[in-house]
Amino acid sequence: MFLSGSRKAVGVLVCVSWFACSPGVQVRRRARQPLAKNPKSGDDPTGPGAGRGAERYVNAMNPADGRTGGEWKLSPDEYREFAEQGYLLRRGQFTLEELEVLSAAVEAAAGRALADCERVGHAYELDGRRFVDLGHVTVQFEPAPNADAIKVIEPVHEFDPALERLILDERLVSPMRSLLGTERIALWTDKLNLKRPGVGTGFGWHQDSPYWVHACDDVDRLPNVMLVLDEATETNGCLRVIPGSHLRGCLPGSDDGTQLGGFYTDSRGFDAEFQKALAVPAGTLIFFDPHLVHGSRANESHMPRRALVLTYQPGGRPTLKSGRVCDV
Ligand SMILES: O=C(O)CCC(=O)C(=O)O
Repeated sequence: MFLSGSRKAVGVLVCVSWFACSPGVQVRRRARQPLAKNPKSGDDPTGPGAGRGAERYVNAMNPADGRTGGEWKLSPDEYREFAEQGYLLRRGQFTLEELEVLSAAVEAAAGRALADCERVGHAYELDGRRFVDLGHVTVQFEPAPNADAIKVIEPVHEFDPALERLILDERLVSPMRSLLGTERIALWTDKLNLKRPGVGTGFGWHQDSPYWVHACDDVDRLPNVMLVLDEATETNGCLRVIPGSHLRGCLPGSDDGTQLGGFYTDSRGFDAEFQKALAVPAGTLIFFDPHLVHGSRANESHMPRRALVLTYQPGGRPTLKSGRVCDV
């Protein structure tokens, strides 16, 4: 999840700006795209995404076009696990060498984003946190006293070719084809979550769907995949999930009077006692449903906890922030 500054306003139009995808990523311009209003999740319990559960995956087991998801597609057991629990782990998907390349890429991306923030960024604050918009890219910083440390960049792939290539990686894309039930899929959004040692703050319990429900006609079909770049432990702030919480669709947001409060899931809507801390080695892929309640704690260790999160959708549809179609 991530909040764009533009999302503060209803009906703000996205200006399509610089965007470069690697060869193979098909990009088509969509001129103007109305952006989301603040969803205040759960405003409409009968709206898109409400109360739909595992059954929405059943049909996707037999893609209408009859093609398979390739070597990396989900097995029926994995598929069932995702449908029931709302998430799925695949360990050992990336080698140490690949992780080194990607780690260098995310550091380069963070350096470029930081330089751009100082040069051309549009800065604003929400609940005392600094955000900077760079065209359609939003950079979120840690709160004081670490306000010069980047927390999230969305989208991030435009800052480095290795991150652009990752969008096309079969280890991410084939399972997504299985989940979406079609060979033709597109990127919805992608972000870099940097949780610097001793500095990185956590993410409150939330679902991603309330962020997206007003920006997309089919919020049920926006599965995420997190690529864990550094070993994730309980002390450096691994991802935490509430298994099965996705089955209830969009849950009400909390109403604590803060600007961002409505984006966090009301604690009465799920039972935090059932949380699972996903302590996993670097190179693990975590697939998770857009309705899954998830979050994480601060990084209290001396080790980084960086992760890339990519979200896909059925093909031919525009990405969340640039409004361009990025078919893979
Ligand atoms: O990186 C994390 O710990 C949490 C990520 C998350 O909640 C998100 O990106 O929606």
